[in-house]
Amino acid sequence: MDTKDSILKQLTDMKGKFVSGEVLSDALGITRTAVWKHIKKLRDEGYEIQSVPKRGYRLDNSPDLFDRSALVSSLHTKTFGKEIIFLNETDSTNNELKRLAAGGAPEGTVVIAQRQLSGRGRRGRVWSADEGKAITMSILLRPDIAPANIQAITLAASSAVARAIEPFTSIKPEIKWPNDILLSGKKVCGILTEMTAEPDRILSIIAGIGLNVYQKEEDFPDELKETATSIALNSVGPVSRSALASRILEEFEVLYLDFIQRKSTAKFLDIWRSFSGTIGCDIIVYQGEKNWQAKALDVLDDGCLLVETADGSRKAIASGEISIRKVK
Ligand code: BTX
Repeated sequence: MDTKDSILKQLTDMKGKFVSGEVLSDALGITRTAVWKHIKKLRDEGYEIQSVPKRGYRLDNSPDLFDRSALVSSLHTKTFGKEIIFLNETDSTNNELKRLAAGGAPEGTVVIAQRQLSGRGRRGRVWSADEGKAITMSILLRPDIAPANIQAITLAASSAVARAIEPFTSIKPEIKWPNDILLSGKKVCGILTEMTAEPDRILSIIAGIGLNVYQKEEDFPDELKETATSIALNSVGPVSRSALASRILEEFEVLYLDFIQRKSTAKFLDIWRSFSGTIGCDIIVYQGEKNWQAKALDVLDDGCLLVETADGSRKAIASGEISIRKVK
C-alpha cells in the first residue's frame, strides 16, 4: 500500500473522527508537510477531507463509486437499464448506442461512459464532460409512434431529469424549451434525442443525457463558466452519480411507459409545465438564419412551443432554439 492509501486507510478506520497530522506523520514516518501533500492529492481525487487546526484531518465523504454494479444495485425499473453497457471510454454514448441499436439491442438498453471523446450536443455542437464529474448516458427507445412525435420524447426526458434531480438541489430546476435543464439560469443538463426512422415508423430513438454532477466553477472551460453549473454547486447534501442516474432512469421509464400505453402526453406535459422556465416569458426564437421576438404561451400536446408573435398571431414552434429575454 502506498503512503497516500495508508493515509486514506487511517482516516477511513477512524470512521468520521479526527486524526491528527502528528499521528499520521509518526505512523508513516513522513513529515507533516508530506502528510498534507497526500491529503491534497486525495481531495483532488474527490475525497472530502476536513482539516481543523489542532485536531487534524477527518474523512467526510468518499468519491462515489459509479460503475455498473453500483448502478444496477440501486435501480428499480422494468425495462430501462435491464441491459447496461458501462464503458470507460467511447466517442459518444449516443454513437455507441446507435451502433448497438443497429445490431438489434432491445428497448431500454443504456450506455454510460466515464469519458466521451466526442460528446455531442445538438447541431454538431460539443458537449463537454470531465471524467469522473458528470453523467453521460444514453437510453434506447423503440416506441410505436409516428416520427413527428420525437419532440414529445425529448420533453418526457427533460421532465424526468428535472423530477429526478429536484430532491438533490437547493433550488428548483427549470426547463428551457425544449431540453435544457437550468439551475439559477445556468445549464446543468442537456439532452440530445436522435432518431432513425422510416417515413411513417420510428426504428429507434436514442435519448442522450449529459448531467453536470461534481464540477466546481473552475472545472468548466472558460466559455462555459458563465452559463454552466453542476448539481454539486447547488446541492443540499452529498450526491452520488449512481443514485442520480437510477432516479433519472426510473422517472423516465414511468413517464415514457405512461405515454406509450395511454398514447397521451398529458402526464409528463403537466410535469414539464410545472418545471417550465419558458412559459409566460418573452423570448427570442432562432430558426435558421431568422430570429424574432415572441411570448411563450404554452407547450402543446406534440411538444411544440406555442408562442404569440409581436403582431398578436399565434404559432407553434416545432424546432429551433429560443433564448429567454426576461424573467417571468
Ligand atoms: P445543446 O446543443 O443544447 O448544447 C450544447 C451547448 O451547451 C454547447 O455549445 C455549449 O455552449 C454548452 N455546453 C457544452 N457542454 C456543457 C456542459 N457540460 N454544461 C453546460 N453547457 C455545456 C445539449 O446540446 C445536448 C447535450 C447532450 C449530451 C449527451 S452526453 C450523453 C450523450 N452522448 C453525446 O454525445 N451527447 C449526449
